[in-house]
Amino acid sequence: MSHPVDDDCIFCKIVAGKIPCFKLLEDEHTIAFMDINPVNPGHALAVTKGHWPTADVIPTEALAATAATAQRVAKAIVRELKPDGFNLVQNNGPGAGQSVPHLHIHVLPRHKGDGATLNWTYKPGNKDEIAALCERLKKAL
Ligand code: DGP
Repeated sequence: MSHPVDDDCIFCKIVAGKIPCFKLLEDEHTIAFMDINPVNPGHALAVTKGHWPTADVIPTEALAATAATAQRVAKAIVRELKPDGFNLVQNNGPGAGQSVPHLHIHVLPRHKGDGATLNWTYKPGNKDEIAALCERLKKAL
């Protein structure tokens, strides 16, 4: 699998070693490093080496490799930092809060009462609307 590059992308520059990072690991298809703006201590990123912006366009193999790297980092966070939990968060597109358009999975250690929020709140859905969307999406699979 080849890795497309966008010379203007900050994560491509990190992959290429052109700008520094606090690197956790690197393998054939992925790299993991610490987030420079951590929500909580230990906040890390699992990043595909190729420049694919979002989960709908990345090759399945590259997404799987990135998920595996996120799991490896999560295991280290759990073992070493012993958080109350962790989130794997992966934003796609500016409407979803993605600021760096190069696919990455946040590995975010969580502590009870830490006040960190993802960007939605719970409210009960309309069952008919949910069922209708389920049918539409099943046809689109
Ligand atoms: P997102 O908003 O999901 O696209 O997350 C991008 C994350 O990347 C954000 O938490 C901050 C982090 N980030 C941005 N620029 C850099 C950088 O140059 N180095 C590192 N280590 N992290 C960065």
